[in-house]
Amino acid sequence: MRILLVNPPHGFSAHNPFRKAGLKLPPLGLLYVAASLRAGLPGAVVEVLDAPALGLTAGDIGREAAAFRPNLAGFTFYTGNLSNSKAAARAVKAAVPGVFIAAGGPHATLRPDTCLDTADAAIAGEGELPFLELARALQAGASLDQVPSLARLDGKTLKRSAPAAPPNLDQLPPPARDLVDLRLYKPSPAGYLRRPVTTMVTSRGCPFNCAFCSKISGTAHRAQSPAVTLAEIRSLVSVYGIREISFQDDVFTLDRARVMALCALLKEAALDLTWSCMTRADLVDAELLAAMRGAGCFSIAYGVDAALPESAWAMNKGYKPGAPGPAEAVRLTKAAGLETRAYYLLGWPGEDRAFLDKTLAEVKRIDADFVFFAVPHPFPGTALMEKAAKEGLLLADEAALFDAADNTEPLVKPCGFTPGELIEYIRGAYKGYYLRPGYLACRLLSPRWLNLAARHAAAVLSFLFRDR
Ligand code: B12
Ligand code: SF4
Repeated sequence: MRILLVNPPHGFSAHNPFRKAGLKLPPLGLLYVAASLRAGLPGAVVEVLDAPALGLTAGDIGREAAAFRPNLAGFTFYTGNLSNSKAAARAVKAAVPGVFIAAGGPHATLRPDTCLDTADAAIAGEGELPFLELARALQAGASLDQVPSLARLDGKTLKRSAPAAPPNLDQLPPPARDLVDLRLYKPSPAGYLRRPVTTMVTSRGCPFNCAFCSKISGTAHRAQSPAVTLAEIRSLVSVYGIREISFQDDVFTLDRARVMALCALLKEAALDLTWSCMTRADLVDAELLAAMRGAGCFSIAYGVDAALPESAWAMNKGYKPGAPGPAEAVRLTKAAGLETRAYYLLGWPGEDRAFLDKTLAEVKRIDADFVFFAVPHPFPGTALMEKAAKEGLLLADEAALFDAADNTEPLVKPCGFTPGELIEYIRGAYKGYYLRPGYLACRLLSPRWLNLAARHAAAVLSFLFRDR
């Protein structure tokens, strides 16, 4: 069986900070699926094409497929990238007419019905087991009825099988990183300290219910045990010479005891390793942060989203009374000797200019080392989408929503702004934050900041001052 796995080409708009920063991360989801295929289907030949990293177009992917001649091809579909994803899938089908096309990933999970004009089947949720079962059934020429998490069309009716049980992360084979060239990837400039750097995901699922969040792995949090995480890190160090890990878990510190145990193991292992992670502001404390610092952590990214309590309530952030707020979390993190990155959403329904000015004043008071601003995007299945649809705030029809390239254009009507004015406001927010004399004075004395500025001056200046 020959299986092709494709991360389709993705268009970033001019004002997407990711584009400016040249950020590219390995497609871990596809690499997990590939590893399970190789472990569970001996003899399978698996190839991965990561179009954003390799700079491939749909045409290039069709040509690669013609050479590889897959029996089965799987694609990651993101909301916002639907037509690019379908173009890539169609190119493969045109090149190899008998191939079975499966869509997976976030959009196939949330709206499988919208994938099936191009894909023969869509797989919802975590794909390791369902895709393996699909490959086995196709290889055996068996019915697909027993394949879990599958959506197909029966005439015009959507037919769905029961979802697969979520995998035990300790039992999954680690991502098949040998199928991509790890040297092609690096996080955004502020997201790493040393190279070679790569990503890991050590937990899945989140019990919170933020109103904008597009959750793929359910509400039950599951994590690798610390020993399994350490074994994967050791192998990254010995096989690829990795010196830094960027953990991509949604909420790395959700299970405090696990992180404390992992930190103890990392400290004892004394690998020459630095790392960073993402979490929520209410899930850190001084003791935990000190342990993380002692184990090589250098930076934490906080999904703050809402700087003010009114926004946190509107976005359903679910903060427990008495938990540290963003300002306290950033203060504690800096006091532990760690860098802080904070992500904010600007332009939630009802947030007018006066409210956003107040928000930005709070963002400055929180004073993270790096900030990132985004507009809220109405993903299918989210409370934001429901609210925007109900209140007539959607600025695009469904087809346009699913084809919004990188979700940086406002698609929910801003309050008192045109969409263009909101983008300009955000550009001004970056300038207002980074060009503060107090901010610059502190950072210009730091070797890390000078190094960043020197390496990325062109990208930073063009992002702050130029093109739309
Ligand atoms: C790391 C990350 C990135 C990285 C790298 C993405 C990559 N190449 O994998 C970067 C920073 C580049 C990125 C960019 C963006 N991201 Co992003 N990202 C994430 C994050 C935090 C982790 C992804 C991850 O590695 N997960 C762990 C792996 C194991 O899971 P997975 O990727 O989902 O894959 C599993 C399943 O989805 C499925 N699967 C995936 N592909 C396939 C294919 C087949 C055939 C099958 C069967 C199954 C399958 O099986 C996999 C294994 O279980 C997620 C949040 C999350 N928790 O998933 C957001 C997330 C995926 N990103 C999101 C978004 C919106 C974006 C951007 C559009 C942001 C922007 N404004 O620019 C861009 C563009 C995405 C793109 N096409 O490159 C959304 C997607 C929402 C949606 N409905 O599409 C998410 C879900 C965040 C959120 N909660 O809203 N992202
Ligand atoms: S934004 Fe983060 S904390 Fe909120 S539901 Fe999504 S993954 Fe969980």
